[in-house]
Amino acid sequence: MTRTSAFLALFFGFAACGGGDHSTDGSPAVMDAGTPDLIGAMCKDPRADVYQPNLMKSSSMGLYTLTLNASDPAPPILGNNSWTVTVGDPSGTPISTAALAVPTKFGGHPNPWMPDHGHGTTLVQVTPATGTGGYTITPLYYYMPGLWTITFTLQANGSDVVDSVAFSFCLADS
Ligand SMILES: [Cu+2]
Repeated sequence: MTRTSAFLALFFGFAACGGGDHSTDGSPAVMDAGTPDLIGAMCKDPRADVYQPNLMKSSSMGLYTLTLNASDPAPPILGNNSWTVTVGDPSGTPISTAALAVPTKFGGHPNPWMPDHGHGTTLVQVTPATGTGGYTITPLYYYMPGLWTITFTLQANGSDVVDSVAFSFCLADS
């Protein structure tokens, strides 16, 4: 992590996470987030997905699947991540007939976000990638330890129906 991003992490942490017992898992861990020994440190949380390559989840209405083909680094780390994902039909066959997005708000809260802390992170960019239904998600900036959830929306061309699928990962501070 660069000095600038560490500062930004601190800023966001203080700005968004004031109060409660939050300070116990806040800025000190963020300062260490870029050290190599933290790569892949995950915490156990029953709400979290367990990272593995080509992790496929069904959308909430069952209209689609979304496969997290890979996170770089893998598993996701504190700091900047890049994901490749593929949109599929309910059986997992890649399709190009539905648009993928990461809305800046979902369910009345920022997206991505930390449900236990009530704040989001910086904007996520979604870029079409090579291959049917493929997208690149970057940067995905997880700046503090804890449970992070990112919700993707899926919408067929010309349809008003918005389906969604979320991936949650719990990032440890050591
Ligand atoms: Cu937080």
